[in-house]
Amino acid sequence: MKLNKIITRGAFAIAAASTLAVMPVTAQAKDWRGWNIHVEDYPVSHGMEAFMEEVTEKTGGEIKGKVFHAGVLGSQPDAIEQLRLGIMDFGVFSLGPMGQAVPATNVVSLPFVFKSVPQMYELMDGEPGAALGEALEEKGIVPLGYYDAGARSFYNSVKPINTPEDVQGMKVRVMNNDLFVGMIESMGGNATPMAFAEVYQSIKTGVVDGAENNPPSYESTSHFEVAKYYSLTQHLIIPECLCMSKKTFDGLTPEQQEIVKTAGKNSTDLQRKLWGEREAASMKIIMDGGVEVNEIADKSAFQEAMVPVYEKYLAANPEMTDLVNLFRNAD
Ligand code: BDP
Repeated sequence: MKLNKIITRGAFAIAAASTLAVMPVTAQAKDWRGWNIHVEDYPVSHGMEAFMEEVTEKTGGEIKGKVFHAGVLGSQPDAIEQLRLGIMDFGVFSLGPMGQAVPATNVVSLPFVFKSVPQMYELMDGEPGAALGEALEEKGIVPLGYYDAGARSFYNSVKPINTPEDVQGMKVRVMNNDLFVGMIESMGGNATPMAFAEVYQSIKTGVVDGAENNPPSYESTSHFEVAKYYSLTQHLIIPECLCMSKKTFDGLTPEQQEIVKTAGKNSTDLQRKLWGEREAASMKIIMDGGVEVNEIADKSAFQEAMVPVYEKYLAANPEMTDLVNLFRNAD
């Protein structure tokens, strides 16, 4: 893929050079590649398409691009590395797996760090989010907006989860981040980090008992067909970032950068609106599909079970204490 890109860029450079004599420099079309893990009909996917369309339209076609859906350009951790290197131009990434590349973003992967989704919006759009933005930029990633990914809850093929003890001995798939391994282990479960694309088959064949995700992902992947118990622990509210490669961004004119930032903001507004609608639609599909959904009115036992996750994280990353407190102690 890397080689391909170099070859494509090389060919483009030759073609562009031959037209330079007759065209002004700004008229060279740029061709972006956008990474997306989700299927085409998904709020993230619609947000990304709207972003690309607006950028193309407002730059008068100077910047074109294509969004590659359904993870066809590779796994999330690989795509994050490619973004940093400028091989990938933009994408929407969960700050969960982002934590391995940009450790500061791990703050939002701490269980129950946000009190609600509206609070997440407020913090991510404000000063705490800006602090994470700086950390991302230092690693070659420019955030343009934070998309909604709701709250993640456990699902499995064995039984409803009502207390942390119910997770004991359960094999649970987690996203690629040590924090999530610790989260499952703190409840006595066995965590298996695994790529998103492998989860359906792994539940079906019993490699794992279950996983955890928000309703739209649980539904759009058909995981609900093989894991019939959905327990609304809502233990993680992890924002997703519409992010650009800093290499690509720095190569733009100031006018183009403004266009990109505005399109990023507009697509974020759109995605957040679509998210609410999809969440409701997904819950209906899940219920109609015969899933046993159980609410957990009092989540304090789960919150207490997560204390060792915080302790371990802060012991290993004492410099993160202020940032964690900024999020955790917000109203
Ligand atoms: C989804 C996120 C996606 C993750 C996936 C997962 O949108 O970025 O890759 O969960 O669990 O909710 O891997």
